[in-house]
Amino acid sequence: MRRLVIVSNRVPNPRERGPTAGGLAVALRDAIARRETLWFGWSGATAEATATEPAISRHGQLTLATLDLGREDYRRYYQGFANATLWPTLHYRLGLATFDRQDFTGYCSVNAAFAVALAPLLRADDLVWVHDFHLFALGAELRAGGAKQRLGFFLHVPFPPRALFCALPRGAELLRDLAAYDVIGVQTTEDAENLAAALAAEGLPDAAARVAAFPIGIDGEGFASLAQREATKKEAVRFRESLAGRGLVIGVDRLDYTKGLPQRFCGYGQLLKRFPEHRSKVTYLQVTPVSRGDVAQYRALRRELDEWVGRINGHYAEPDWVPLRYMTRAVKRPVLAGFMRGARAGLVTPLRDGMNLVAKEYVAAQDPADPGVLVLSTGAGAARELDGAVLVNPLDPDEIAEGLDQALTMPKDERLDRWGRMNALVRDGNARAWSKGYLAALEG
Ligand code: GDG
Repeated sequence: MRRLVIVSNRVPNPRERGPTAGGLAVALRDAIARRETLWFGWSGATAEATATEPAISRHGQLTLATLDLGREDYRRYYQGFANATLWPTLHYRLGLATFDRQDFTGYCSVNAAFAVALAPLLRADDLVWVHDFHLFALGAELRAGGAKQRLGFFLHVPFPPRALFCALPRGAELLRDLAAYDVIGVQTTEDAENLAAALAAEGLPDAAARVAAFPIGIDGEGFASLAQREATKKEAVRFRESLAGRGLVIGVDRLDYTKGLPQRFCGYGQLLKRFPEHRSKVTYLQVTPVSRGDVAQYRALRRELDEWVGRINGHYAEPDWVPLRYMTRAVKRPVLAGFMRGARAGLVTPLRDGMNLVAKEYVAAQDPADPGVLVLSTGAGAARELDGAVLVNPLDPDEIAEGLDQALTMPKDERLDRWGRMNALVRDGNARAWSKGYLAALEG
């Protein structure tokens, strides 16, 4: 079996079994277990200047090769072009994107530095799988250095319509860089159509033909047994008791403006206003670990959410009922699984999302004898697959309120029917199937 080389912005620390152990590491676990793997990328640490020699550590079949980023590169490449320019643009939020030519230069030079440091580690028959929007240009840099290996790219976030993407200065350059990859993977057919059209319009029909959708999955069975086990443990029991028989609504998202949290909180407020029968009968738990806390837009969002929570709780709380419980700390994965199992409704309303794994985790966590209902945004990639969800437009708080009311009052027969369809899909389209499908395409 050929060696797999994974390249991503961050390389997970194998010793970090902490609460936020990365989604990518979980999704790739199966691929890594099956073959010799080299995982290359940023260490997560910064230094005076970007390292030229990677630090290497071996963990059985898995070798990690990491570079520290120079502080200026971190600011330009990571905080700047990747997070403040590409992230909003790819999520259809051009108005939030800033463009700074020096950030773009920093982005290109980090991609080039990655290529220079990675090239000597490559073997002739390696399969190289590059992940996400931080590394659009890496393939072209590797090719420029003479790499002949099969190079694959996978975009975890959405790809917007061509006119939107090409409004971005240097967008055309990024498209030409993408053409260096042999397989260009995205999450949904809509993303694939958008990206293929953009490449074709740039005069790159061959690259356009190499774009394909590979919807990412989770380890559904693993998550289901985790949730089942955890639901009987102390933390879950204590939590259940604290609900005093009230129905639970759960939301789990990184704190990010793509996740539609202000609209979601407003929607929950509308539920309590327009459907007063739910007052005092339902509790909404929103778990939102802070991410990118050093970016101004994220700090502003945090303040906005604090205000929403204060407004809703101030207005509707009773001495013995807090309508909205909001945490900005991460919760351990097993505990989260147990909480999800106990929730009558999973509320997943991103404005745009490549896939959204939380939607799939919520489905997998349910009790097959008495499942809850997924209320899902039409803007999530997962909505293309999970047809048993109650679909809502995430920009319309009233639609969120109506969706929640429908979920909380849904008869058991309908819940079972909707969940059964979704669960089959989550189990079959799992993380293993995703990486196997992608790697088969990459092997050609
Ligand atoms: C990107 C794309 C695409 C969240 N809070 C806690 C916690 N989480 C876990 C969730 C889930 C993961 O983080 C988040 O994954 P998502 O898919 O929902 O969203 P992004 O982080 O934006 O991921 C997305 C994904 O890549 C994969 O391709 O689906 O569209 O944006 O697993 O459970 N985990 C723990 N504690 C928390 O507090 N343990």
